[in-house]
Amino acid sequence: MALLLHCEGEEIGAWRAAFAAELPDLPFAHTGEAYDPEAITHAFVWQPPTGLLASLPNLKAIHSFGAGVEHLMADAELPRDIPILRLIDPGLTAGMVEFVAMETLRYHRRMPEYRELQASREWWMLPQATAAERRVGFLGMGVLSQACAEGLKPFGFELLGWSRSPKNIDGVTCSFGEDGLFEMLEQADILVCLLPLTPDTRDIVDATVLSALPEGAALINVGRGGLVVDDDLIAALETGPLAYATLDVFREEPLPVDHAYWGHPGITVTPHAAAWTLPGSAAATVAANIRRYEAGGDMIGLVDLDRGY
Ligand code: NDP
Ligand code: OXD
Repeated sequence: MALLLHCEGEEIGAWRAAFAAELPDLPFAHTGEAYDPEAITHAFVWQPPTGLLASLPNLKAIHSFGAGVEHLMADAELPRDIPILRLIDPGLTAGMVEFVAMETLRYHRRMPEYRELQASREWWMLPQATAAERRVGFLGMGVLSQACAEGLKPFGFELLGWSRSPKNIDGVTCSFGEDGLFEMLEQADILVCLLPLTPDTRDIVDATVLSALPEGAALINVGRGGLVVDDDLIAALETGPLAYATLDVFREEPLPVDHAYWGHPGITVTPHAAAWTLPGSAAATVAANIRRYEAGGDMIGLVDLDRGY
């Protein structure tokens, strides 16, 4: 039995130490060193190369290094007969709540406009809506959106959420399906996109969706770049109704240096940095799932391969 980590750019020492503390009896390996494929029973991976997972004959479970799993679905040789777990982790969730709260408050308190006034040395107090007058809508109402909504509640925002299946969440007006989508969009002064990237959601944020938003709306896309049609987003910023967008995720990452997003005055770009998978938190989360598996229990975050998330 052994755990294999694959995630380029990660500091392996921190992960080795974190897993050693959690699972001292489970040997740890990573793809940058020699390992015995037959010994690997659990893989903890981000963007594994095609065929890596299929090359592990005794694999019992695939643990995604992130909440999103489209990086696994992209593997044409993905073993489909063993459980795949997406990451549901307090550290990752806390990071997302901070980021979404920060950007929501920044738009709510009109900080981009104050920056513009500062640039031209103008002293103007802009009319300020109360949080109760500001409607924050979530595309996707899963683990991360629910945590973000909870984090925004104390400010008093009106909260709206849209998902695939119907939901009943205290303090959030929930909708689902196509009619529900437009009902929600029409009210979302700030739209937070936290959908997974699947065949059903790719390109979902297009001209039709953007044009349904109220005039002056802001978009925060922390889901995936492939959810948004780039040209439609830029058009909606140029001609309305969109005023601002915070984009953390992109079709191509790193975002190419000549991409129009970089220099657009209405766009804030962050480098897929909204929420981090941290050794101190995520190793415990993955270890808990491995223990559940070994005890014959149900693991948390099981991916439905047909739905793609
Ligand atoms: P969940 O699986 O918990 O939630 C996904 C939500 O999207 C659910 O509410 C689901 O509906 C909804 N959904 C999925 N497909 C559709 C559809 N076709 N129509 C309507 N709603 C749909 O995921 P998480 O909240 O944990 O994560 C969401 C995404 O956030 C990840 O997949 C990842 O892409 C992104 N992410 C980005 C990070 C970053 O740093 N930028 C960090 C972490 C995650 P239902 O509830 O009915 O199933
Ligand atoms: C994730 C991410 O999916 O970091 O967790 O994007």
